[in-house]
Amino acid sequence: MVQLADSDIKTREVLAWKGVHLFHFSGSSCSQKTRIYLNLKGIKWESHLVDLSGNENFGERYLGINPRGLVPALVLDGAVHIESNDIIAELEKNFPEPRLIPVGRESEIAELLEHEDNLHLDLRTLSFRFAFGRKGPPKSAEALASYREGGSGTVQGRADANKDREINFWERAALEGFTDEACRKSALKFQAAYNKLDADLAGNDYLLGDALTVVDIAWFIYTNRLALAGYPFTRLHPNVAAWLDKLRLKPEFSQEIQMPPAAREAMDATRHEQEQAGATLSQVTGF
Ligand SMILES: N[C@@H](CCC(=O)N[C@@H](CS)C(=O)NCC(=O)O)C(=O)O
Repeated sequence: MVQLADSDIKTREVLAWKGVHLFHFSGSSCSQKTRIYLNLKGIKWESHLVDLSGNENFGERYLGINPRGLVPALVLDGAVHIESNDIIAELEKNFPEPRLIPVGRESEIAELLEHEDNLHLDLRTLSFRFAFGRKGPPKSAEALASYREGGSGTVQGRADANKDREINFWERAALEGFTDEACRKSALKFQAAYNKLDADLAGNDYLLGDALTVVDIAWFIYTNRLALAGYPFTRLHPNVAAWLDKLRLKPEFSQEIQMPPAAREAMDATRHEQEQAGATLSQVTGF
């Protein structure tokens, strides 16, 4: 569990907040995961938007709440929790019904979610290259300088290496872009993961059997994003493709993945450009 220590938090006002507050961004995959969880639970929460596209997460105020500069962050009765999977586990303790982490399966689920979280930078690589199709450095040197300098730099009282890992990721992206080689490596990791998930779904409604769990929510978000990037689910993992379609019909899920029309148009234009250039995700990764 990543509940921040008092010394990690520089934006002190949040310590007095009561109830459930979520810092999030509409298009962020980890925020979408958390919001779907909140919807399915029927938990009432207060929304605090953090504009990732304007680098608000690298400003002093947000770094004072989450020293890692990542969304989501939860403030629950004045306690600050970070890391989406830990946020969900904390909420499950406080709002047990309906259960989305079945009793007795907590450690198995924690392990599955850790595996999912370990693929986050791979998701980002494929999203930026094939879904967002951004040209140029995704984060400016100035924004990264603010990120490097801001906040306590500690998590649970200890110097935090995650921020360095994030900064390295963005600096490398600025230098090299999201290369064919990096995309191939990331796609191979997903292919291995989805081969297993596809087998798990054979004869089952959900990833862990008959009941929907947080594991479905977590992988739904990745799968939706990768499908938008052009990952060929129907051809490679048909059970996953059918499960994705089924979950997309549920309002608790669908309302969190809606895209503003301009963003949708930009994504379609990116896909079209890549098709014309013979550089789609399938073509680059050889899938
Ligand atoms: N392991 C973290 C990952 C959080 C993360 O990487 N969030 C992304 C959005 S999905 C973010 O805040 N990115 C910062 C940015 O794009 O500037 C979690 O599960 O909460």
